[in-house]
Amino acid sequence: NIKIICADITTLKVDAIVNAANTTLLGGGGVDGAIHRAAGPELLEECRALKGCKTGQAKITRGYQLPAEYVIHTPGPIYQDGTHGEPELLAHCYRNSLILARDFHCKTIAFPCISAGVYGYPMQDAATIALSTVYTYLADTKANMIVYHVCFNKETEALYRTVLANIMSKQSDSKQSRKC
Ligand code: AR6
Repeated sequence: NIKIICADITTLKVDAIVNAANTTLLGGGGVDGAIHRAAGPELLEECRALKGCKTGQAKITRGYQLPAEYVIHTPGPIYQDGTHGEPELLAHCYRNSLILARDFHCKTIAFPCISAGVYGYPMQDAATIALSTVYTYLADTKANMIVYHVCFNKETEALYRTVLANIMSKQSDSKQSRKC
């Protein structure tokens, strides 16, 4: 139920898209700017009423003019050197977004690569956290949800595919050794 695609997340007709927001929830550049532009001014109005969001937490709004029904806003960590709780906070972004999506009965959800743009998270590390957190959540909860990882270019897409293949092969190795 994990799909890796190369697309502009604002064009996807899914139940929820995730916004790599900042803690004010009042918009910005990158994917955040693109989502606000495509959704229209009502999104900012609803975001204003939310009074911000802590790093690693998630809040939901409607999608307005977007094809997606909902937007889940989650501020990722600003990358310093990886020893300031960034991996845990980034994993929380994915997990809390999935929990919120489940609470709103979403069956399809699309993530950008949170923190890997303006916030400077190294792409390979960000992709590993993204994919392993989603993989573990789906396996543990047996959630009936399709999760799209939306890459903005072909290089990122290729990297995501390699990382996912590594995660899957580690899983099957550990299943094999449990059998032995
Ligand atoms: N569709 C899919 N992915 C996209 C799109 C798009 N339309 N546009 C950019 N990306 P970033 P961050 C990719 O910088 O690092 C904002 O100002 C992009 O190539 O959007 O979490 C907020 O307000 C990159 O791989 O988010 C915050 O202040 C990924 O999305 C800050 O930036 C995330 O890049 C958040 O920074």
